[in-house]
Amino acid sequence: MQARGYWGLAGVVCTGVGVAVGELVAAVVSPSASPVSAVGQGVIGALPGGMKEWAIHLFGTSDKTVFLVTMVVVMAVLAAAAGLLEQARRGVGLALIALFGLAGIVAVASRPDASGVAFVAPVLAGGLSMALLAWVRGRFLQPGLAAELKAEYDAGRRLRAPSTASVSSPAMLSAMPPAMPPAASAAPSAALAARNATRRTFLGYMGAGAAVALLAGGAAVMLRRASVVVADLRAKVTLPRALKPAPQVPAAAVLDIAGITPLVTDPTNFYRIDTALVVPAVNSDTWKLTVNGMVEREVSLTFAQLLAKPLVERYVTIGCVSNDVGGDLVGNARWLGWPVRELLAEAGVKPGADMVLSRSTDGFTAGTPLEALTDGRNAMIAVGMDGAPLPLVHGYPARLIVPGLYGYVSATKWLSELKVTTFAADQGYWTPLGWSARGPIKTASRIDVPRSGANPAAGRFTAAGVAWAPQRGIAGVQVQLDGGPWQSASLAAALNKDTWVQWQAPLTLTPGKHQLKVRAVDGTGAVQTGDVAPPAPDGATGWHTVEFNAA
Ligand SMILES: Nc1nc2c(c(=O)[nH]1)N[C@H]1C(S)=C(S)[C@@H](COP(=O)(O)O)O[C@H]1N2
Ligand SMILES: [Mo]
Repeated sequence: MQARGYWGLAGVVCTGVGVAVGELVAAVVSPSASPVSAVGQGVIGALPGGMKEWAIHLFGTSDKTVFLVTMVVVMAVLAAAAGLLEQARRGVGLALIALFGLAGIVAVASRPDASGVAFVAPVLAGGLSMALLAWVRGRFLQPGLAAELKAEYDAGRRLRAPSTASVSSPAMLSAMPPAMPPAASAAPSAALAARNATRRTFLGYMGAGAAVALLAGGAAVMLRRASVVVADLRAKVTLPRALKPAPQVPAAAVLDIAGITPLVTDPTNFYRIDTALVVPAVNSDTWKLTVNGMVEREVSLTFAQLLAKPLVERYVTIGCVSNDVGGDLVGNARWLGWPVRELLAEAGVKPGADMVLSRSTDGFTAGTPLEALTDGRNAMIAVGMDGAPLPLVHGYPARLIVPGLYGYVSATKWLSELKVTTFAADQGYWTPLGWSARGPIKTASRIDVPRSGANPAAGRFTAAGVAWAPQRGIAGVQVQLDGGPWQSASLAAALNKDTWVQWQAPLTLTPGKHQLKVRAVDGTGAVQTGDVAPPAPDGATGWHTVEFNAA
């Protein structure tokens, strides 16, 4: 093997590790997109129509596999080329890898389902490949050293016998016969022994790198396969109609103001909070929900049985306890599900219980007051979000939705078990970590328009935003400009008392700096507190304030 082969191998292994780790990260953070398949999709998209059909026809039903295998081969060739270019001129191979990293970034960013974190995988893939190749180059592959060793190799071959054409590896030269003239052999054989040691170390690293690449790549494929299977099952689900469908959104509930939070959150923009490193891929064909603990009889339910129940549908705004004042860890959706109280009634709750510990397939738990699940508020085992089965990241196939409670004590996704118990005996996941055992959502309001730092035109201006106090409802919203009197905003119609409400307030702005504050009044008449509190242990408080400069 000549020195060139080492450079090519280094290119393939370093890039292989980078790409495989990138794929693994992609499989974890954004299950719908991988850099390799995004680039592949881009290439297919760019093929002229005739060629696309020709390829699909040729490959038949295995077209995707054939295409991916082709891509891997092309990538390996390009990676070897990157190694060789790096040998020819320092930095050129790295630049080639950077270029492909960039292609990966463009490809994932231009996918319709691109998530904000999708670019992490191609950045990591490119960056890691480059760093590894640069490191291997510095440690093993200085072009000067290779030339030097090659000269020694040639010298050794001359010293031996012109006829030994079978000498094919430098390693063999260290086993030169002792009959060599000592002066001629001592120096080269020491150097050659050192080189052989270096070569062994190099090949050891390359072997380890190849193993890492195979493991990471294999794990990525398995994770993707699991979530593809589940996504397929999800796509085949036909949700039944609710016995009590949510009423149509009245026009009066929606304000037509640029920049205001949409009344119903698009599921793809819905905030996501969970402890799951890998989005659980829960197979709805084998999923079941078990009710146990302080019950007369244990009950378990399959997904098909759940869909056959009389379902209810309701708009509910859910929020995270970690949301800062003015933050966006809150969203509003139309949830379809079966009231939890009906399932609990089937199981028969024993006296003395005051909490239900819900558990996710991934081990997360939430402790919800029994009362919140059994009173009239329509706490539900949700299977649908805005007319479709739950997205995988929002808990497919089923999750809890409890109006009025922060997610960490109620909204268990990938739900698998309901244990009827007591607050004295059990704790949800976040409680021992310093968060309150009970988490009712606090009254909150937010200014969407203007944003902090905006430069609206002086004169007439309409400020706008949303306010929420699930279970209590919003009775009013007030704004205060530059420390002046509080003035009432006008409210759009409310969907129900569990959802946020849009508000608007007409202002007259003089040129210059301004400060605007907002506060809500809930359905009980209580004014949102201005006391500033951080999210821990039971939710942030304070009035959202924006500063801006009218021009
Ligand atoms: N399985 C599981 N469910 C969970 C969580 C979690 O970490 N794991 N987090 C909860 C928290 S803290 C919140 S705020 C909501 C967020 O729901 P979403 O991601 O659908 O918006 O999910 C809740 N359900
Ligand atoms: Mo949360």
